[in-house]
Amino acid sequence: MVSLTRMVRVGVVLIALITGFVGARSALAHADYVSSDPPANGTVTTAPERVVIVFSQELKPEGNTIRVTDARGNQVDRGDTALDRTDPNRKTLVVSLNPGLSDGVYTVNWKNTSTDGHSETGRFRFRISSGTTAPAPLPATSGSELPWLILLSLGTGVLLIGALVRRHALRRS
Ligand SMILES: [Cu+2]
Repeated sequence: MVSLTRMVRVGVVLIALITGFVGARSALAHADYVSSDPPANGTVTTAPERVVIVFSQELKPEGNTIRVTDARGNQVDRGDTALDRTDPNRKTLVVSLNPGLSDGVYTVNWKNTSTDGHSETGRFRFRISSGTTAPAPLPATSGSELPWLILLSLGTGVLLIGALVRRHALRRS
């Protein structure tokens, strides 16, 4: 038979282990994405000159990369990822972009290294929509045309069946 004091002791040890684990986890937390310019999944109306990302922890001066690619996978950043000097907390990375990027969707892949030596990676997209680039042509058959095609083929079918039935009836009489 297990005594009550023994159960209490086991309980205390378990709680201590759990809180210790949670505490260790938060101490080992890495530098996570906090915000960016352009924002993740955001749309900008003018081509940005750079991408700026703010993280939750202080970063090392090396071991950081921001890679920006267009929809075809071509690199459009200048490969000069660095800590943003205007951030005294050293939590911000910046990379410059090729000038005059055209409208479209761009993908940002980042990798950082926080001062505790841990690296983290992430990815987000943003869209440039200035309205100066011609929009992509619409597909030949758009969704709104489909019901008409269905109605047309249905109507033709009904007329055909009607004609056949009538011919059959005429033959019988
Ligand atoms: Cu860490």
